[in-house]
Amino acid sequence: MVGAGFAGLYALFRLREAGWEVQGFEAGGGVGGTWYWNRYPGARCDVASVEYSFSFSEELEQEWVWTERYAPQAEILRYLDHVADRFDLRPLIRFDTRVESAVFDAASGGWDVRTSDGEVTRARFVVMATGCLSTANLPDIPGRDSFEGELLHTGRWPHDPVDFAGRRVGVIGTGSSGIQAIPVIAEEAAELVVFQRTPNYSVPAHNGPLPTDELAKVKARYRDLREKNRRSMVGFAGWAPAPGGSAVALSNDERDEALEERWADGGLWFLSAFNDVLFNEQSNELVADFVRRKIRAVVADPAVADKLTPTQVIGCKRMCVDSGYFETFNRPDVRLVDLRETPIEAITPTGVRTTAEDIALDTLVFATGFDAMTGTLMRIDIRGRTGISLQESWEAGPRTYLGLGVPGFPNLFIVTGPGSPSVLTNMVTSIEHHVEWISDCLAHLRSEGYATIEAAEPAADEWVAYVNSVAGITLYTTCNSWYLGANIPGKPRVFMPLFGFAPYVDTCASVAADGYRGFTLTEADVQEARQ
Ligand code: NA7
Repeated sequence: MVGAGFAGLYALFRLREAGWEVQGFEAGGGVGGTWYWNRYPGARCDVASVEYSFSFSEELEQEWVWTERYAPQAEILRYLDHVADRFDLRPLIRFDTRVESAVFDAASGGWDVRTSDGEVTRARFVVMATGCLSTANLPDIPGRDSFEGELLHTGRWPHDPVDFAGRRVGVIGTGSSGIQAIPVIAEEAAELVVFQRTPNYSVPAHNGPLPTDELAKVKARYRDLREKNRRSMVGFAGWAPAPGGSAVALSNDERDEALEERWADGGLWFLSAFNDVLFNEQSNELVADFVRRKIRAVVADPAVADKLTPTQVIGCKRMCVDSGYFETFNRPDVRLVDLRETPIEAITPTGVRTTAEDIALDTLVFATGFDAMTGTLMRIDIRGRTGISLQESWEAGPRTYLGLGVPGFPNLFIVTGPGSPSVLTNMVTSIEHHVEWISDCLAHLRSEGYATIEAAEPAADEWVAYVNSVAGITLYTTCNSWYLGANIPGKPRVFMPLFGFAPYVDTCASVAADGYRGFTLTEADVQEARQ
């Protein structure tokens, strides 16, 4: 088990319950994954806390008390620490231990997993629970390493508190991390300069304390909520009212009224006000225009408002959820630098040089995102049945079957891998589904006497084509997003997640019911005969 975030912890729990001997490896010094690393001010989950949580244990569900509608990073980390202790998972994990390579030995049908502590562990199966947003993207801007102030990345935030008081702070990047961090840093810093390359759409979170009676109501009907989430397209908002029809079908007033209602509720499901926002350009534009008007209504200086107003399709890049982001630009001590007008030329020892000026800074925060979905997997030297590496195999883009298996790499499973719905869903719903599917699959192999399972080439080819064809009917491919790998220079431009959770769950179930259709299963005695 590689990784000890939500996915690794549940995989350890589930597979140990199923009687397997399990060993976890975790590069960090504790559990938590995303929530271990992303400790930046304002870090918070954009999915409601009652839904962004495990469903596998009713006791856990009932005993844990979420205190906010959207849980802050520290609370989610406390939750995962609690899970690790409650289910006694810590002894199964080697912390501060990075997996450097995993090499399949065709003769024995197992993996040799080499770790940063110099050990090699033999495993029959390897589960990559390495997360979708776990390799920070620190752009190679000229002079970056010459900066003499404090240089930070939101995805690798220090454990000790960072003091912004009296400091001149720069933030590069206005995705979800930047949009969450900027209002909080602005409160503390002497001056804040925001370097924006692409403005983003953001909807207010309207976060606040979670009233105990509201939490009690959820707890009383948790099974129903979880089941609805599993039957939804995104793995959350199972109790939310169904989306309206087409945005185009309504009059301007009717449409605005519907959007105002969603805006007042806040959060990601704003985008599902209508059922065609991600499919129909005209609908999308109408919804985007509503958000643009909101930005202009909040930001006092019309020139700044213009710079903050996005033009791309709404939802194409992951929509953000904020607490006072646009309001922050009304502060006299916050400045926006539009990098489309004045790009960064270099980072200097004392700050940032754009084509227009030198800006002096004490602290520079990179909120520049991640080498998403494949970055972590590709940095481990994973070698499959024929000795081919994952890097070679995925040179033109990731190739998986169901996002779970990779042709050429037997007995290797990925949790929320490219080709699965993953980042387009509530990650915890996806993770639980994958782990349970993998656990059932291993039980099948054991009971039927199979030694190996491997995704077949044609099944993976068909799957990749399917993921692409689904993306093709959405508007997701119309902008440069990390879903497409477009944020990393040289990364193949392939839409990596699959849109649509419920149909995916059905497909995975039917693949299993069909004796793992599309996978090649090898019997134990065939393996033994080869030795
Ligand atoms: P994102 O969403 O990838 O955002 C990164 C931001 O950094 C985005 O505004 C980028 O602009 C900007 N960026 C990246 N590289 C540069 C360079 N070289 N110069 C200037 N600006 C740059 O990452 P987040 O961490 O905010 O969020 C990741 C996910 O976490 C999020 O989608 C949620 O799912 C949770 P760009 O848009 O590329 O022009």
